[in-house]
Amino acid sequence: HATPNSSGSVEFPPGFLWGTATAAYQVEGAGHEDGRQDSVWDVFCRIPGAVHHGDDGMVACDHYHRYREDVALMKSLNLDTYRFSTSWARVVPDGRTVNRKGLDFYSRLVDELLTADIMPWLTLYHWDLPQALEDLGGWPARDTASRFADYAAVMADALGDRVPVWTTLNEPWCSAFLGYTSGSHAPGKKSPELGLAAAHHLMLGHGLAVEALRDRVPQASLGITLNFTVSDPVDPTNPADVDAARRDDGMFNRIFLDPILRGAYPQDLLVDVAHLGLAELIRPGDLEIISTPIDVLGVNYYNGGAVAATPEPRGDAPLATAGPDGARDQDAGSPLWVTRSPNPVPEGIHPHARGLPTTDMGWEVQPEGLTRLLLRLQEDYTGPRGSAMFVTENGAAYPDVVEQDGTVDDQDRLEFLDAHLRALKDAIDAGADVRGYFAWSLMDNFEWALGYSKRFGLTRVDYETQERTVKSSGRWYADVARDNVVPARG
Ligand code: GBH
Repeated sequence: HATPNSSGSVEFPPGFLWGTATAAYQVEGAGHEDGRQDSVWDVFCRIPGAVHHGDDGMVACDHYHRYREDVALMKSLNLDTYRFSTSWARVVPDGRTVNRKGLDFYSRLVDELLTADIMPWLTLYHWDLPQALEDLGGWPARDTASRFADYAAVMADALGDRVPVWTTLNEPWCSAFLGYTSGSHAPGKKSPELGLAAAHHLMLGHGLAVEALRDRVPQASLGITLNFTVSDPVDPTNPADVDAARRDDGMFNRIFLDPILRGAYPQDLLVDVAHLGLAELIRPGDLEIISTPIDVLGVNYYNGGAVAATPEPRGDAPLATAGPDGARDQDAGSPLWVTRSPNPVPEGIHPHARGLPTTDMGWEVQPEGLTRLLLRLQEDYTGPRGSAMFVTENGAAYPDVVEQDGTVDDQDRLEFLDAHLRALKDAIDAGADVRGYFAWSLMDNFEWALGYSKRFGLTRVDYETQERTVKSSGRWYADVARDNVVPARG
Protein backbone atom coordinates (compact mmCIF):
# COMPACT_ATOMS: atom_id res chain seq x y z
CA HIS A 1 0.00 0.00 0.00
CA ALA A 2 1.54 3.21 -1.23
CA THR A 3 0.16 5.78 1.21
CA PRO A 4 0.23 4.52 4.76
CA ASN A 5 -2.09 6.40 7.07
CA SER A 6 0.78 7.73 9.08
CA SER A 7 -0.06 11.26 10.23
CA GLY A 8 -3.05 12.97 8.58
CA SER A 9 -6.61 12.44 9.79
CA VAL A 10 -8.01 9.03 8.92
CA GLU A 11 -11.69 8.38 8.29
CA PHE A 12 -13.22 4.95 8.83
CA PRO A 13 -15.95 3.39 6.66
CA PRO A 14 -19.54 4.43 7.41
CA GLY A 15 -21.11 2.22 10.07
CA PHE A 16 -17.75 1.11 11.48
CA LEU A 17 -18.37 0.03 15.09
CA TRP A 18 -16.40 1.50 17.99
CA GLY A 19 -16.32 -0.37 21.26
CA THR A 20 -14.42 -1.40 24.33
CA ALA A 21 -14.05 -4.87 25.80
CA THR A 22 -13.92 -6.44 29.26
CA ALA A 23 -14.26 -9.95 30.69
CA ALA A 24 -16.43 -11.22 33.54
CA TYR A 25 -13.75 -12.36 35.98
CA GLN A 26 -11.62 -9.28 35.33
CA VAL A 27 -14.31 -6.73 36.24
CA GLU A 28 -17.37 -8.17 37.96
CA GLY A 29 -16.32 -9.04 41.49
CA ALA A 30 -19.29 -10.37 43.53
CA GLY A 31 -17.32 -13.59 43.71
CA HIS A 32 -19.77 -15.68 45.67
CA GLU A 33 -22.88 -13.56 45.40
CA ASP A 34 -26.29 -14.67 44.16
CA GLY A 35 -25.25 -18.28 43.89
CA ARG A 36 -22.02 -17.92 41.91
CA GLN A 37 -19.53 -20.66 42.75
CA ASP A 38 -15.81 -21.02 42.13
CA SER A 39 -14.36 -20.99 38.66
CA VAL A 40 -10.87 -22.30 37.97
CA TRP A 41 -9.59 -18.75 38.43
CA ASP A 42 -10.96 -18.43 41.98
CA VAL A 43 -9.15 -21.61 42.89
CA PHE A 44 -5.95 -20.67 41.02
CA CYS A 45 -5.81 -17.33 42.84
CA ARG A 46 -5.64 -19.18 46.17
CA ILE A 47 -2.46 -21.04 45.18
CA PRO A 48 0.39 -19.25 46.94
CA GLY A 49 2.56 -17.50 44.35
CA ALA A 50 0.27 -18.18 41.39
CA VAL A 51 -0.96 -14.59 41.05
CA HIS A 52 0.99 -11.41 41.64
CA HIS A 53 0.57 -10.11 45.20
CA GLY A 54 -2.01 -12.82 45.94
CA ASP A 55 -4.64 -10.74 44.13
CA ASP A 56 -7.97 -12.24 43.04
CA GLY A 57 -11.23 -11.26 41.34
CA MET A 58 -13.50 -11.36 44.40
CA VAL A 59 -14.13 -7.60 44.19
CA ALA A 60 -12.26 -6.50 41.02
CA CYS A 61 -14.02 -3.38 39.63
CA ASP A 62 -17.26 -4.24 41.45
CA HIS A 63 -18.94 -4.02 38.05
CA TYR A 64 -21.63 -6.47 39.23
CA HIS A 65 -22.98 -3.69 41.44
CA ARG A 66 -21.84 -0.69 39.39
CA TYR A 67 -22.92 -1.78 35.91
CA ARG A 68 -25.37 1.16 35.57
CA GLU A 69 -22.61 3.66 36.28
CA ASP A 70 -20.32 1.74 33.90
CA VAL A 71 -22.87 1.81 31.07
CA ALA A 72 -23.18 5.57 31.63
CA LEU A 73 -19.39 5.74 31.38
CA MET A 74 -19.55 3.89 28.04
CA LYS A 75 -22.17 6.35 26.87
CA SER A 76 -19.90 9.25 27.79
CA LEU A 77 -17.22 7.61 25.61
CA ASN A 78 -19.66 7.56 22.63
CA LEU A 79 -19.35 3.79 22.24
CA ASP A 80 -21.46 1.99 19.66
CA THR A 81 -20.92 -1.40 21.23
CA TYR A 82 -19.62 -3.13 24.37
CA ARG A 83 -17.97 -6.54 24.36
CA PHE A 84 -18.36 -8.37 27.67
CA SER A 85 -18.27 -11.99 28.75
CA THR A 86 -20.73 -13.95 30.82
CA SER A 87 -19.51 -16.03 33.73
CA TRP A 88 -20.36 -19.72 33.30
CA ALA A 89 -19.74 -20.17 37.05
CA ARG A 90 -22.44 -17.56 37.75
CA VAL A 91 -25.01 -19.03 35.37
CA VAL A 92 -24.35 -22.75 35.85
CA PRO A 93 -22.34 -22.77 39.11
CA ASP A 94 -22.08 -26.54 39.58
CA GLY A 95 -21.74 -27.23 35.86
CA ARG A 96 -25.28 -28.69 35.69
CA THR A 97 -27.92 -26.54 37.39
CA VAL A 98 -29.02 -23.17 36.04
CA ASN A 99 -28.83 -20.29 38.51
CA ARG A 100 -31.65 -17.82 37.76
CA LYS A 101 -30.09 -15.02 39.80
CA GLY A 102 -26.88 -15.28 37.84
CA LEU A 103 -28.74 -15.10 34.54
CA ASP A 104 -30.74 -12.12 35.77
CA PHE A 105 -27.58 -10.04 36.15
CA TYR A 106 -26.82 -10.38 32.44
CA SER A 107 -30.41 -9.62 31.58
CA ARG A 108 -30.18 -6.36 33.56
CA LEU A 109 -26.85 -5.49 31.96
CA VAL A 110 -28.15 -6.13 28.43
CA ASP A 111 -31.27 -4.05 29.08
CA GLU A 112 -29.16 -1.20 30.42
CA LEU A 113 -26.97 -1.31 27.29
CA LEU A 114 -29.96 -1.37 24.95
CA THR A 115 -31.55 1.56 26.76
CA ALA A 116 -28.29 3.48 26.23
CA ASP A 117 -28.30 2.44 22.56
CA ILE A 118 -25.06 0.46 22.98
CA MET A 119 -24.99 -2.86 21.14
CA PRO A 120 -24.26 -5.81 23.42
CA TRP A 121 -21.54 -8.11 22.04
CA LEU A 122 -21.55 -11.25 24.18
CA THR A 123 -18.65 -13.66 24.70
CA LEU A 124 -19.67 -16.92 26.36
CA TYR A 125 -16.28 -17.94 27.68
CA HIS A 126 -13.37 -15.80 28.77
CA TRP A 127 -11.38 -18.40 30.75
CA ASP A 128 -13.60 -18.92 33.82
CA LEU A 129 -14.50 -22.62 33.72
CA PRO A 130 -16.68 -23.71 36.67
CA GLN A 131 -14.34 -25.53 39.06
CA ALA A 132 -16.93 -28.32 39.26
CA LEU A 133 -16.20 -29.09 35.59
CA GLU A 134 -12.43 -28.84 36.09
CA ASP A 135 -12.87 -31.46 38.82
CA LEU A 136 -14.38 -33.72 36.14
CA GLY A 137 -11.34 -33.26 33.91
CA GLY A 138 -11.70 -29.70 32.55
CA TRP A 139 -11.07 -28.94 28.88
CA PRO A 140 -8.84 -31.97 28.33
CA ALA A 141 -12.03 -34.02 28.93
CA ARG A 142 -14.24 -34.33 25.85
CA ASP A 143 -17.46 -34.02 27.85
CA THR A 144 -16.66 -30.40 28.75
CA ALA A 145 -17.39 -29.47 25.12
CA SER A 146 -20.97 -30.74 25.47
CA ARG A 147 -21.42 -28.98 28.80
CA PHE A 148 -20.31 -25.76 27.08
CA ALA A 149 -22.95 -26.20 24.37
CA ASP A 150 -25.60 -26.73 27.09
CA TYR A 151 -24.51 -23.48 28.74
CA ALA A 152 -24.62 -21.70 25.36
CA ALA A 153 -28.20 -22.89 24.92
CA VAL A 154 -29.17 -21.55 28.35
CA MET A 155 -27.73 -18.15 27.48
CA ALA A 156 -29.41 -18.11 24.08
CA ASP A 157 -32.80 -18.91 25.57
CA ALA A 158 -32.39 -16.09 28.09
CA LEU A 159 -30.84 -13.36 25.93
CA GLY A 160 -31.30 -14.43 22.33
CA ASP A 161 -34.00 -11.84 21.73
CA ARG A 162 -31.74 -8.96 22.77
CA VAL A 163 -28.12 -9.79 21.88
CA PRO A 164 -27.24 -9.48 18.18
CA VAL A 165 -23.65 -10.81 18.24
CA TRP A 166 -22.43 -13.91 20.07
CA THR A 167 -18.87 -15.15 20.23
CA THR A 168 -18.19 -18.50 21.81
CA LEU A 169 -14.63 -18.49 23.16
CA ASN A 170 -12.11 -15.79 23.86
CA GLU A 171 -8.59 -16.86 22.91
CA PRO A 172 -8.65 -20.66 23.21
CA TRP A 173 -4.84 -20.56 22.79
CA CYS A 174 -4.58 -19.01 26.27
CA SER A 175 -7.13 -21.38 27.82
CA ALA A 176 -5.36 -24.41 26.39
CA PHE A 177 -1.66 -23.60 26.52
CA LEU A 178 -1.35 -21.11 29.38
CA GLY A 179 -3.89 -23.10 31.40
CA TYR A 180 -2.75 -26.66 30.70
CA THR A 181 0.80 -26.48 29.28
CA SER A 182 2.78 -23.59 30.76
CA GLY A 183 0.65 -23.53 33.89
CA SER A 184 0.86 -19.75 34.16
CA HIS A 185 -2.95 -19.44 34.01
CA ALA A 186 -5.71 -21.42 35.70
CA PRO A 187 -5.93 -24.30 36.26
CA GLY A 188 -2.12 -24.32 36.30
CA LYS A 189 -1.42 -27.66 34.63
CA LYS A 190 1.90 -28.29 32.91
CA SER A 191 1.63 -30.80 30.10
CA PRO A 192 1.91 -30.46 26.31
CA GLU A 193 -0.50 -33.38 25.89
CA LEU A 194 -3.14 -31.79 28.14
CA GLY A 195 -2.76 -28.47 26.31
CA LEU A 196 -3.41 -30.06 22.95
CA ALA A 197 -6.37 -32.06 24.28
CA ALA A 198 -7.79 -28.86 25.77
CA ALA A 199 -7.33 -27.05 22.45
CA HIS A 200 -9.22 -29.73 20.52
CA HIS A 201 -12.08 -29.86 23.00
CA LEU A 202 -12.32 -26.08 23.22
CA MET A 203 -12.79 -26.01 19.45
CA LEU A 204 -15.29 -28.86 19.62
CA GLY A 205 -17.18 -26.89 22.28
CA HIS A 206 -17.09 -23.86 20.01
CA GLY A 207 -18.60 -25.82 17.12
CA LEU A 208 -21.30 -27.43 19.26
CA ALA A 209 -22.15 -24.04 20.76
CA VAL A 210 -22.44 -22.45 17.30
CA GLU A 211 -24.89 -25.21 16.32
CA ALA A 212 -26.92 -24.64 19.50
CA LEU A 213 -26.96 -20.87 19.01
CA ARG A 214 -27.83 -21.13 15.30
CA ASP A 215 -30.91 -23.19 16.18
CA ARG A 216 -32.08 -20.81 18.87
CA VAL A 217 -31.08 -17.38 17.54
CA PRO A 218 -31.00 -17.72 13.75
CA GLN A 219 -30.97 -13.95 13.29
CA ALA A 220 -27.79 -13.41 15.35
CA SER A 221 -24.21 -13.09 14.09
CA LEU A 222 -22.06 -15.87 15.52
CA GLY A 223 -18.32 -16.31 15.80
CA ILE A 224 -15.21 -16.74 17.90
CA THR A 225 -12.33 -14.56 19.07
CA LEU A 226 -8.78 -15.81 18.57
CA ASN A 227 -5.51 -14.25 19.68
CA PHE A 228 -2.81 -13.96 17.07
CA THR A 229 0.86 -13.40 16.72
CA VAL A 230 2.83 -12.43 13.63
CA SER A 231 5.86 -14.73 13.54
CA ASP A 232 8.88 -13.41 11.70
CA PRO A 233 12.10 -15.40 11.35
CA VAL A 234 15.01 -13.55 12.96
CA ASP A 235 17.10 -14.36 9.88
CA PRO A 236 14.87 -14.95 6.84
CA THR A 237 17.81 -16.49 4.97
CA ASN A 238 18.35 -19.11 7.68
CA PRO A 239 16.12 -22.16 7.05
CA ALA A 240 16.17 -23.12 10.74
CA ASP A 241 14.76 -19.71 11.72
CA VAL A 242 12.19 -19.86 8.94
CA ASP A 243 11.15 -23.25 10.29
CA ALA A 244 10.89 -21.89 13.86
CA ALA A 245 8.57 -19.17 12.54
CA ARG A 246 6.49 -21.78 10.70
CA ARG A 247 6.08 -23.85 13.88
CA ASP A 248 5.32 -20.79 15.98
CA ASP A 249 2.65 -19.68 13.50
CA GLY A 250 1.32 -23.25 13.54
CA MET A 251 0.99 -23.53 17.30
CA PHE A 252 -0.31 -20.00 17.80
CA ASN A 253 -2.46 -19.18 14.78
CA ARG A 254 -3.09 -22.04 12.37
CA ILE A 255 -3.90 -24.63 15.06
CA PHE A 256 -7.21 -22.79 15.54
CA LEU A 257 -7.69 -21.04 12.20
CA ASP A 258 -7.44 -24.15 10.05
CA PRO A 259 -9.88 -26.43 11.90
CA ILE A 260 -12.41 -23.63 12.36
CA LEU A 261 -12.21 -21.97 8.94
CA ARG A 262 -10.92 -24.80 6.72
CA GLY A 263 -12.17 -27.91 8.49
CA ALA A 264 -8.75 -29.56 8.93
CA TYR A 265 -5.69 -29.37 11.16
CA PRO A 266 -2.58 -28.14 9.33
CA GLN A 267 -0.63 -31.17 8.06
CA ASP A 268 2.73 -29.80 9.20
CA LEU A 269 1.42 -29.28 12.72
CA LEU A 270 0.07 -32.83 12.91
CA VAL A 271 3.55 -34.03 11.98
CA ASP A 272 5.23 -31.75 14.53
CA VAL A 273 3.06 -32.97 17.40
CA ALA A 274 2.62 -36.58 16.23
CA HIS A 275 4.05 -37.90 19.52
CA LEU A 276 1.66 -35.91 21.71
CA GLY A 277 -1.61 -37.71 21.08
CA LEU A 278 -3.64 -35.05 19.30
CA ALA A 279 -4.55 -37.20 16.28
CA GLU A 280 -5.85 -39.94 18.58
CA LEU A 281 -8.37 -37.55 20.14
CA ILE A 282 -9.99 -36.51 16.88
CA ARG A 283 -13.16 -38.51 16.26
CA PRO A 284 -14.97 -38.80 12.95
CA GLY A 285 -17.23 -35.80 12.53
CA ASP A 286 -15.30 -33.52 14.92
CA LEU A 287 -13.87 -31.31 12.21
CA GLU A 288 -17.27 -30.90 10.54
CA ILE A 289 -18.63 -29.64 13.87
CA ILE A 290 -15.62 -27.41 14.51
CA SER A 291 -15.90 -25.86 11.04
CA THR A 292 -19.60 -25.04 11.30
CA PRO A 293 -19.80 -21.75 9.39
CA ILE A 294 -19.41 -18.57 11.40
CA ASP A 295 -20.29 -14.98 10.56
CA VAL A 296 -17.60 -13.08 12.43
CA LEU A 297 -13.98 -13.68 13.32
CA GLY A 298 -12.83 -11.70 16.34
CA VAL A 299 -9.18 -10.74 16.07
CA ASN A 300 -7.20 -9.98 19.23
CA TYR A 301 -3.84 -8.44 18.48
CA TYR A 302 -1.28 -7.20 20.96
CA ASN A 303 2.08 -7.97 19.33
CA GLY A 304 4.05 -10.21 17.02
CA GLY A 305 7.55 -11.48 17.47
CA ALA A 306 10.79 -12.47 15.82
CA VAL A 307 11.73 -16.09 16.49
CA ALA A 308 14.82 -18.18 15.87
CA ALA A 309 15.86 -21.79 16.22
CA THR A 310 18.54 -20.82 18.73
CA PRO A 311 18.41 -18.66 21.86
CA GLU A 312 19.31 -15.02 21.81
CA PRO A 313 22.85 -14.39 23.05
CA ARG A 314 21.99 -13.12 26.50
CA GLY A 315 25.22 -11.85 27.96
CA ASP A 316 24.73 -10.71 31.54
CA ALA A 317 21.05 -9.90 31.27
CA PRO A 318 19.24 -13.22 31.44
CA LEU A 319 15.53 -13.26 30.59
CA ALA A 320 15.53 -9.49 30.17
CA THR A 321 13.06 -9.45 27.31
CA ALA A 322 10.69 -12.08 28.62
CA GLY A 323 6.99 -11.31 28.70
CA PRO A 324 4.76 -12.51 31.51
CA ASP A 325 2.65 -14.89 29.44
CA GLY A 326 5.44 -17.36 29.26
CA ALA A 327 5.58 -17.30 33.03
CA ARG A 328 9.08 -15.96 33.12
CA ASP A 329 7.82 -13.04 35.14
CA GLN A 330 9.32 -13.22 38.60
CA ASP A 331 6.45 -11.35 40.21
CA ALA A 332 3.94 -13.86 38.94
CA GLY A 333 5.88 -16.45 40.87
CA SER A 334 5.27 -18.95 38.10
CA PRO A 335 7.64 -21.68 37.09
CA LEU A 336 10.23 -21.01 34.47
CA TRP A 337 9.07 -21.51 30.91
CA VAL A 338 11.86 -21.48 28.43
CA THR A 339 10.34 -20.28 25.18
CA ARG A 340 7.70 -17.74 24.39
CA SER A 341 5.19 -20.27 23.18
CA PRO A 342 4.20 -23.07 25.49
CA ASN A 343 5.59 -25.02 22.62
CA PRO A 344 4.90 -28.73 22.62
CA VAL A 345 7.42 -29.54 19.91
CA PRO A 346 10.79 -30.61 21.27
CA GLU A 347 12.85 -28.22 19.17
CA GLY A 348 12.95 -24.72 20.57
CA ILE A 349 11.24 -21.60 19.30
CA HIS A 350 13.19 -18.69 20.69
CA PRO A 351 12.01 -15.10 20.78
CA HIS A 352 14.57 -12.44 19.98
CA ALA A 353 14.07 -8.81 20.94
CA ARG A 354 14.11 -6.43 17.98
CA GLY A 355 14.81 -3.21 19.80
CA LEU A 356 11.22 -2.04 19.41
CA PRO A 357 9.63 -0.06 22.25
CA THR A 358 7.75 -2.26 24.73
CA THR A 359 4.71 -1.79 26.95
CA ASP A 360 4.50 -2.43 30.69
CA MET A 361 3.85 -6.10 29.81
CA GLY A 362 7.21 -6.29 28.06
CA TRP A 363 5.40 -6.79 24.74
CA GLU A 364 6.86 -5.12 21.65
CA VAL A 365 4.85 -2.30 20.10
CA GLN A 366 4.45 -3.38 16.47
CA PRO A 367 1.47 -1.74 14.76
CA GLU A 368 2.40 -2.80 11.21
CA GLY A 369 1.99 -6.40 12.39
CA LEU A 370 -1.75 -5.70 12.66
CA THR A 371 -1.88 -4.63 8.99
CA ARG A 372 -0.11 -7.78 7.83
CA LEU A 373 -2.18 -10.01 10.11
CA LEU A 374 -5.53 -8.67 8.91
CA LEU A 375 -4.57 -8.94 5.23
CA ARG A 376 -3.38 -12.48 5.70
CA LEU A 377 -6.58 -13.44 7.51
CA GLN A 378 -8.62 -11.84 4.73
CA GLU A 379 -6.76 -13.60 1.93
CA ASP A 380 -6.21 -17.02 3.48
CA TYR A 381 -9.18 -17.49 5.79
CA THR A 382 -12.16 -15.18 6.19
CA GLY A 383 -12.45 -13.88 2.62
CA PRO A 384 -13.01 -17.32 1.08
CA ARG A 385 -15.44 -18.23 3.89
CA GLY A 386 -17.40 -14.98 3.71
CA SER A 387 -17.02 -14.04 7.37
CA ALA A 388 -16.28 -10.47 8.48
CA MET A 389 -13.54 -9.49 10.90
CA PHE A 390 -13.67 -7.31 13.98
CA VAL A 391 -10.68 -6.36 16.08
CA THR A 392 -12.11 -7.57 19.38
CA GLU A 393 -9.09 -6.58 21.51
CA ASN A 394 -6.11 -4.28 21.12
CA GLY A 395 -4.52 -2.12 23.76
CA ALA A 396 -1.59 -1.58 26.05
CA ALA A 397 -0.57 -1.61 29.69
CA TYR A 398 1.32 1.42 30.94
CA PRO A 399 1.72 2.59 34.52
CA ASP A 400 -0.66 5.43 35.38
CA VAL A 401 0.88 8.72 36.42
CA VAL A 402 -1.81 10.41 38.51
CA GLU A 403 -1.63 14.22 38.63
CA GLN A 404 -2.41 16.33 41.71
CA ASP A 405 -5.96 16.87 40.45
CA GLY A 406 -6.50 13.14 39.90
CA THR A 407 -6.24 13.19 36.10
CA VAL A 408 -4.16 10.71 34.10
CA ASP A 409 -2.44 11.99 30.97
CA ASP A 410 -1.54 8.68 29.30
CA GLN A 411 0.03 9.86 26.05
CA ASP A 412 1.79 6.48 25.70
CA ARG A 413 -1.51 4.59 25.51
CA LEU A 414 -3.04 7.25 23.27
CA GLU A 415 -0.14 6.92 20.83
CA PHE A 416 -0.38 3.13 20.93
CA LEU A 417 -4.06 3.27 19.98
CA ASP A 418 -3.46 5.95 17.34
CA ALA A 419 -0.73 3.87 15.66
CA HIS A 420 -2.80 0.67 15.69
CA LEU A 421 -5.91 2.38 14.31
CA ARG A 422 -3.81 3.78 11.45
CA ALA A 423 -2.42 0.28 10.84
CA LEU A 424 -5.98 -1.07 10.87
CA LYS A 425 -7.07 1.53 8.32
CA ASP A 426 -4.10 0.55 6.13
CA ALA A 427 -5.45 -3.01 6.15
CA ILE A 428 -8.98 -1.88 5.32
CA ASP A 429 -7.67 0.26 2.45
CA ALA A 430 -5.80 -2.77 1.12
CA GLY A 431 -8.92 -4.94 1.16
CA ALA A 432 -9.42 -6.40 4.66
CA ASP A 433 -13.10 -6.61 5.61
CA VAL A 434 -12.87 -5.25 9.17
CA ARG A 435 -16.07 -3.73 10.51
CA GLY A 436 -15.28 -2.68 14.05
CA TYR A 437 -12.68 -2.20 16.77
CA PHE A 438 -12.78 -2.79 20.51
CA ALA A 439 -10.14 -1.18 22.71
CA TRP A 440 -8.91 -3.33 25.59
CA SER A 441 -10.06 -2.19 28.00
CA LEU A 442 -12.95 0.02 29.12
CA MET A 443 -11.25 0.28 32.50
CA ASP A 444 -8.30 -1.03 34.47
CA ASN A 445 -9.07 -4.50 35.77
CA PHE A 446 -7.75 -7.82 37.11
CA GLU A 447 -4.91 -8.69 34.76
CA TRP A 448 -4.92 -12.46 35.40
CA ALA A 449 -1.60 -13.78 36.78
CA LEU A 450 -0.38 -10.19 37.10
CA GLY A 451 -3.26 -9.19 39.35
CA TYR A 452 -3.93 -5.47 39.62
CA SER A 453 -0.32 -4.55 38.86
CA LYS A 454 -0.91 -3.85 35.16
CA ARG A 455 -3.37 -1.25 33.87
CA PHE A 456 -4.93 -1.50 30.39
CA GLY A 457 -7.86 0.89 30.94
CA LEU A 458 -9.05 3.91 28.99
CA THR A 459 -10.47 4.66 32.40
CA ARG A 460 -8.50 4.53 35.65
CA VAL A 461 -9.97 2.53 38.50
CA ASP A 462 -9.00 3.47 42.04
CA TYR A 463 -9.30 0.08 43.74
CA GLU A 464 -9.65 1.69 47.19
CA THR A 465 -12.69 3.80 46.30
CA GLN A 466 -13.83 2.18 43.01
CA GLU A 467 -13.75 5.66 41.51
CA ARG A 468 -13.50 5.72 37.69
CA THR A 469 -11.51 8.51 35.99
CA VAL A 470 -11.40 8.73 32.21
CA LYS A 471 -7.76 9.02 31.08
CA SER A 472 -6.53 11.22 28.20
CA SER A 473 -6.63 8.15 25.95
CA GLY A 474 -10.29 7.64 26.86
CA ARG A 475 -11.24 11.21 26.01
CA TRP A 476 -9.34 10.93 22.73
CA TYR A 477 -11.09 7.62 21.95
CA ALA A 478 -14.48 9.18 22.68
CA ASP A 479 -13.82 11.73 19.92
CA VAL A 480 -12.69 9.00 17.53
CA ALA A 481 -15.90 7.06 18.20
CA ARG A 482 -18.06 10.16 17.80
CA ASP A 483 -16.44 11.34 14.54
CA ASN A 484 -15.49 7.95 13.03
CA VAL A 485 -12.15 9.65 12.43
CA VAL A 486 -8.69 9.34 13.92
CA PRO A 487 -7.58 12.96 14.09
CA ALA A 488 -4.36 14.22 12.54
CA ARG A 489 -1.38 13.86 14.83
CA GLY A 490 0.09 16.75 16.23
C1 GBH B 1 -5.84 -10.80 26.30
O1 GBH B 1 -4.95 -11.84 26.16
C2 GBH B 1 -7.00 -11.23 27.13
O2 GBH B 1 -8.10 -11.60 26.32
C3 GBH B 1 -7.42 -10.25 28.17
O3 GBH B 1 -8.26 -10.86 29.09
C4 GBH B 1 -6.20 -9.64 28.82
O4 GBH B 1 -6.53 -8.80 29.89
C5 GBH B 1 -5.45 -8.88 27.78
O5 GBH B 1 -5.14 -9.68 26.70
C6 GBH B 1 -4.15 -8.27 28.27
O6 GBH B 1 -3.26 -9.26 28.68
O7 GBH B 1 5.27 -13.74 23.89
O8 GBH B 1 5.70 -11.99 25.43
O9 GBH B 1 5.32 -11.48 23.11
C7 GBH B 1 -3.76 -11.54 25.47
C8 GBH B 1 -2.98 -12.78 25.21
C9 GBH B 1 -1.02 -11.46 24.60
C10 GBH B 1 -1.10 -13.89 24.47
C11 GBH B 1 0.33 -11.49 23.97
C12 GBH B 1 0.22 -13.88 23.81
C13 GBH B 1 2.35 -12.80 23.59
C14 GBH B 1 3.33 -12.19 24.58
N1 GBH B 1 -1.78 -12.65 24.44
N2 GBH B 1 1.00 -12.75 24.17
S1 GBH B 1 5.03 -12.38 24.21
